[in-house]
Amino acid sequence: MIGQRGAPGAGRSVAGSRPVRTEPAPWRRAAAQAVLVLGIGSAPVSPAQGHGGVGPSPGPSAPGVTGAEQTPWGIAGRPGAATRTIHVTMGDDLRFRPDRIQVREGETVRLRVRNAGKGQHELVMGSRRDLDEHAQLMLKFPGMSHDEAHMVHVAPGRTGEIVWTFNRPGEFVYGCLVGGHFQAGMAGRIQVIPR
Ligand SMILES: [Cu+2]
Repeated sequence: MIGQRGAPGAGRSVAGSRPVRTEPAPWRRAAAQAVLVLGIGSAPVSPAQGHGGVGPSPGPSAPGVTGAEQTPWGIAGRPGAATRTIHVTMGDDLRFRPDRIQVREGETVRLRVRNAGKGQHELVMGSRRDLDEHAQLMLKFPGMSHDEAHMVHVAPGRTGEIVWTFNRPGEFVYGCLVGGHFQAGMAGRIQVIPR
């Protein structure tokens, strides 16, 4: 039809129709670049995963850190809001002890993470898919910088800490993404029981 031709701006797509994501985490940006470089298939974007039953957004008195990024598995917590400390040990046998953590939705927990080994280890929380993806990238790009509120890198003999508010129910995981450790089974499960 002639009428459709040459209308000003007709060929332009409407940018606003695309869902806008929050600022991607640095490793995600690196991941996206790596995916481009390697020509790997689609980079999964975890659409609305784990968002079922999202409650009211956190108010000013919420235990999460102001301005922190809400993830499907929770949000950085204010240290003062922690009501419980969970001690986790990492070893050169590529295991976490414990390898299961159970919390209640809304709970703010201090994770004290000790590296009992002689090598570097870390604890990174996320969804199963996020960690699978991230672990693959860490294997391909060992020097890739990744540092976020939901992870802690711990030198041998040291103890690190994460304060986290589990404000989303569901099943999540934690893993050590130092090259090959996650793939070798250095992982644990987090169950966040709905309130
Ligand atoms: Cu490790």
